[in-house]
Amino acid sequence: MLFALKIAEPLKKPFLNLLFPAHLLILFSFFLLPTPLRPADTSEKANLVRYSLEGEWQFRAADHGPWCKAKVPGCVHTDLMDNGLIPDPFFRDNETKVQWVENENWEYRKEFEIPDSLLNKSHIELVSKGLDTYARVFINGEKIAETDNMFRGYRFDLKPYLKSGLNELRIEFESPVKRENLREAALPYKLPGGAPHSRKAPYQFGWDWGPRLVTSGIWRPIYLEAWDRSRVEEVEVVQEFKPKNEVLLHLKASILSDQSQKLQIKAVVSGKKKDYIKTQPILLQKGLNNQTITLQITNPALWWPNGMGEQNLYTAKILLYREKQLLDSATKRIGLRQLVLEQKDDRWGKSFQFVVNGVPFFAKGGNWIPADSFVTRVTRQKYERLLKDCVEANMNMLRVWGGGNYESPEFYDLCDELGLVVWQDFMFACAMFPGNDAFLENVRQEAEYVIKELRHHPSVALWCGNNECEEAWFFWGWKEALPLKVWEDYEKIFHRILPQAVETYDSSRPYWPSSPHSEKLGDPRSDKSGDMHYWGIWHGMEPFEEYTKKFHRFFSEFGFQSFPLIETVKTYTLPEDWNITAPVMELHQKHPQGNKLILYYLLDHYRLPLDFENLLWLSEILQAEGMKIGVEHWRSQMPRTMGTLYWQINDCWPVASWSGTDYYGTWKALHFYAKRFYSPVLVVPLADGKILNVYGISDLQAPIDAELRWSVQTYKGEPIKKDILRVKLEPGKSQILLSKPLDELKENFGENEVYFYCELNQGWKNLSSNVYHFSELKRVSLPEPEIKKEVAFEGEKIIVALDCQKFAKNVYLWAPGIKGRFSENFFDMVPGKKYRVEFLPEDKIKAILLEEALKIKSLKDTY
Ligand code: BMA
Repeated sequence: MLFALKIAEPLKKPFLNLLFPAHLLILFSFFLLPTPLRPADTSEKANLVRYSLEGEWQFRAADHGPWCKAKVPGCVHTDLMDNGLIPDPFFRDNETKVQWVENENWEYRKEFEIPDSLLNKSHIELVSKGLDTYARVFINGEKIAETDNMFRGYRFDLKPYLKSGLNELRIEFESPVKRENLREAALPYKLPGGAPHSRKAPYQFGWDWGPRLVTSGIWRPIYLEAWDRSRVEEVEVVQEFKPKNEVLLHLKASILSDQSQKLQIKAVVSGKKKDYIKTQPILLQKGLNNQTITLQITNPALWWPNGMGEQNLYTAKILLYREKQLLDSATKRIGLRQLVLEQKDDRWGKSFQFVVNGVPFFAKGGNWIPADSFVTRVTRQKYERLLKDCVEANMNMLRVWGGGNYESPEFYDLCDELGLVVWQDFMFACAMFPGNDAFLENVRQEAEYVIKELRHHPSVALWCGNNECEEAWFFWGWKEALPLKVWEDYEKIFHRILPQAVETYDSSRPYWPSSPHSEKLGDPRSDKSGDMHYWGIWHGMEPFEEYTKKFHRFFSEFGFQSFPLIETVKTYTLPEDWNITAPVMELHQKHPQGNKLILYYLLDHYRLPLDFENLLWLSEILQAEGMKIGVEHWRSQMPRTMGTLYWQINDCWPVASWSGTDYYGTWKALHFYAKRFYSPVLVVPLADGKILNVYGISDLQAPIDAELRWSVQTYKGEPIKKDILRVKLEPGKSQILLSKPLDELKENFGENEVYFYCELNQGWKNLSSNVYHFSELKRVSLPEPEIKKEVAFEGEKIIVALDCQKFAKNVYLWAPGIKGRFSENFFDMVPGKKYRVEFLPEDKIKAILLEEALKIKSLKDTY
C-alpha cells in the first residue's frame, strides 16, 4: 500500500553552458560521423530485411548545447552519466542533484547511409518498440509522427522521406513533467497518483522504495524494415486441448499485402522430438488478411510450473512464400498447457486458485518491480540471475506489479524456461486516470499491443487491470474527495476497455480488474473471495502474529522492510553516513515511517543490536521471520488460501525496502528463508492457543512416506524429550501430524529455557526442518554455540561442514573479499546434527582461500 508518494521537488538546474563546456564541444564533434547500416538479421534470407538503428547516437538538451554521444536503447540519465555530465544518482544524495533532468526537453539523432538495395524496396518502415514518452519523430528534418505512450510500439512509413545516401533520424522528447502538468491543468480536479495523465512507468516519479528519476529516451529496440508485396504482421497461437492426448494448434496469421496475389503459407511447429508442417496456398487481398492453419499435436509434451514437471517448449512458425522466395516469417515460442484461475463456491466463500493441466497448485512467490531505475541497463544475465534465484527459492509465481514496466522479452522468455508463472498487471498503480477520448484510445491501443506481445508466453497466467486503484478509491478517502466522474472513468478503463482487449486478443486468459479485488466490487479486502493485499502488518503496525488470524483466499501482497547489508550500504555511502538516521541513509529509505517501523517491530522481538552493521543484519532477520510466520500459516491453511506473493522480490536501486534480494542481487535473509518456507515439503510447528500443532504440507503430486522427528531441548544443549513418527504426506495437502499441549512439551522449564525442534525426513534425506520458540528471543539468553567448521572440496564443490555444541540461531557465513554466495544462510543449528553448506563462487577459487576468509556469526553475536 502506498501511503505517501514521495515526490521530490526538482532542484534548480545548473546553467547549461556549465553542463556543456566548450572543450566538450570539440571532444564530441567526431561523433557526427554517420554510421553505415548493416542488416540486423542475416540468418533468414527473406525478402523482408531489417536494419538495426541501435548503438551509437547523439543527444543534447533540445535546441542547445553540443551533441554528445548516446547509446540506444538507453535513456537520458545513463547518457548524461556516461558523458560525465551528471553524477551517479544512486550514490549518497545525488538523486536530489539530478532532478533538473526531468524538466528539460531532450533530442536524439542518428545519421545513417541507406544502400540503394534498400531504397528499391516498395516499403520502408521505422519500427520502434518503445519511446519514453512524449516524442516527436523527424526524418531528414520532416516531422513524421508524435507519440505519447512509452508502453506502445510504433511503425511509421519512411518510404516517402528517405533519400539515397545520408539520412538523419531525430527524435525530440518533451519534458514529461511539463506535459503532465499541462494535461493536469486541463482538468477541473486533481487526479491522485504520480503522473496519471502520462502513459509512462509510474515508479519513475518516485515510490516508497524508489527514487524519483523521471527519464526520457529510446528505451527499446528501433529498426528499419523494408519489404515487397507482403509481410507477416502477427501470429496468434491458440491451443485447443482434445481428449486422447491431442492438442489442436490454430496458428492465426495476420498478413499484410500491398496487392491481390496468390502466395504460399507454411506453418511449422517443432517440438523436441517431431516437426509438424502444413503448407497451403493463400489468396491475399490488398490490406490485412487473416488466415488460420491448424496442426494436430499428438502426445503433447506439456509445460509445467517450477516444481511440478518440465518446462517443455515448442516453436510455432509461419512462413510466407512467393514461389520459391521467402517473403517473411514469424516465430513464436510456446508451451502447451491449460492454466486457469479457478473460482468455485466452497465452504469459505469462493476459491481463488490456479490450476495447471488439471492440477491445482499453491502459488509461491513474490512481486517483481523493475530491476533498475534505468531499465535499459538490465542485461539478460541480470534477469537470469534474479529469476534463477527465484527458482532456487522454490518459487513458482511472480506478479509483475502495475507500477513498473511491462518487462522486456527476455524476462518472459526466462519465466517460460524456468517455470515461473506470471501474474501480469497492466501498468496502472495507486492512481485514478483521466477519461477523455484520446487517453482512453491510447490505453486501448496499449492493451492491444502489450497483449499481442506477451500472449504466446506459457508463463503468463492472468491479466490484471491495476494495482490498488479499486482499493484506493474505496478505502483511501478518494471516493469521498473526488467527483463521481473519476470512478466512471475508472470503470471505462478497468471494467470495459481492458477486459474487452483481453477478450478480443487473448480470450483464453482470465482478466482480473484490480489487485486486490473480490467477487463484490468495492470489497477488495474480502476474505471470502479474490486476492488480498494485507498490510495490517507494517503500515498498520499490527504484530506479526496477526498473520495467523487471516484466512484470505490468495495473498498477492504483504511485506516488511529491511536494510541491505553493510557491503551494499558501502556502495552508496561514506563511513560518515553509517547511521540509519544520517541524511544519506534516510534518503535511501523512501517510506516516510520506514526506519521507525523497523525499530518498532525489532524491539518487540530482539535485543537492540550492538552497532550499525548488526542493526542492518538483524533487520533482515526480523523481516524474514515476519514473512515466515505469514507464509507458513497460509500454506498450512491450503486449500482455503492458495497463494502467497510477498512484497517484494527485488530492488531498482540500493535502498532500505521490502525486497528479498537487494539491488545487486545479494540475497537478504528473506530470500534464504523463502527457499525454506517455500520448500515443496514443509514441516511447520504452529501454536493454537495452548496446543502446538505440527503440520506437514506437501506440494508434491504423489503421496510420500516420511519420518517426523521432534525433540525439546534446552538452549544449553540438554535433551528433554524426543520422538519419531512414521507419517504419510498426501499430495497437495496440509495435514496435522502431531498435536501436543505446549505445557506438556516444555515440562517444568521456563519458556525462555527450551525450544521445540522438528524435521521431516525421507530415508536419509531431510525434506524440511523447523524450530518453535516458546518465548520472544529477546528474553532468551542464547548460549555460546561453539560452532566447529571445516572447509573441503567434494569433487568440484566447496563444502563447509558445520556442527555446534549448543543451539545456534541464524547462523550466518560470509567471506569478505570473495565473490559468491552460500547455498544456505541465516539458518538455525541444533547440537548433534551435521550441517553442510555449499559455497557458490562467482569465479573459481581455492578452498584454502575460502577457509582463510570464512567468518561465522549468529544472533548471539549481535548484542
Ligand atoms: C504495495 C505496492 C506498492 C508499495 C508497497 C509498499 O501495496 O503495491 O504500492 O510499494 O505496497 O508500500
